[in-house]
Amino acid sequence: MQILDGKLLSEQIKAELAIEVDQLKLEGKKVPHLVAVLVGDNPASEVYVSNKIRSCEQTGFRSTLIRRNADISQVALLQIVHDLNNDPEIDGFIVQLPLPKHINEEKITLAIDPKKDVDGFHPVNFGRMAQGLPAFLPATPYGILEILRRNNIETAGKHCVVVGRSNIVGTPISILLSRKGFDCTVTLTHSRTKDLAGEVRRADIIVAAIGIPNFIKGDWVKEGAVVIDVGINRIVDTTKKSGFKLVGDVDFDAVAPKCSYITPVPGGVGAMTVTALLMNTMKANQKEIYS
Ligand code: BQF
Repeated sequence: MQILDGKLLSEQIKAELAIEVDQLKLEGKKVPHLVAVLVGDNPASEVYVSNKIRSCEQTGFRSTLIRRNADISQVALLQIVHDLNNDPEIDGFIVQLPLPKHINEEKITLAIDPKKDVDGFHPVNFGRMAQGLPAFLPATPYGILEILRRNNIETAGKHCVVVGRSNIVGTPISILLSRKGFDCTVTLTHSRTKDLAGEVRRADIIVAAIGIPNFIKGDWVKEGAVVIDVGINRIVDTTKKSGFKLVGDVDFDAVAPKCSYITPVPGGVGAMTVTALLMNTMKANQKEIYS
């Protein structure tokens, strides 16, 4: 069994991005500029946004954090999005999810200019992705594809079972892995799937993105399978000073001995999610997706 070290791969890719940034500076060009909008004080969102800002600093990207209280109105947030869309100094921006309940996330996402949508959540980017056109890919699926590609993991003709059908992970990774170049045969499973364990047992590649701690059991995994664990679940751990630890959607201790490759939590897909956001921001700066 080999651990797919998402943190190490992230550091490698960030080093490559830093070289590109240095080159842009030498040419007197603008460095990539990412803006993050953070509404409210969700503790997990705080961590995620600070990870993104810190990664920008590591790579020489410019970054700006716009913080607003949880009671900001939807109109005011839409105005911020509008201003970011029209600011030529900004290559890309994200509005950190989840948003407070009185704000319609779909409406905010629709207001983002697809050219600056480095999270790849706008339906225009989703539709382009699904049609195989140049698009900003959602960061988690993009990170997973890079993990597979950069570790030379064969995907063509493999049976991939995706567990979870969210708009930002399960659904897009199913589409992407079935596309030309990856050429998987994909089964998309979810909470209403009959005999989920039976489906997962047939998988050469498992993508677990259901959001339930330790959901995928040892006896669900075929010998030699590749296991990609997308889960970032906080569970109580009184031995930690934070009071919690992170666990994935995969029962790591039971599954790891059976598989050929596995991503750890933490330090697996999550780290690559942040780096994929930076890769998208570089593409926005380079006008690679939308000329
Ligand atoms: C790690 C996210 C659910 C909902 C909204 C590194 C991150 C997480 C874990 C991170 C995530 C998850 C992010 C690790 C960003 C990934 O070492 O395991 C980095 O910062 N993520 C997000 O912005 O929004 C989310 C998960």
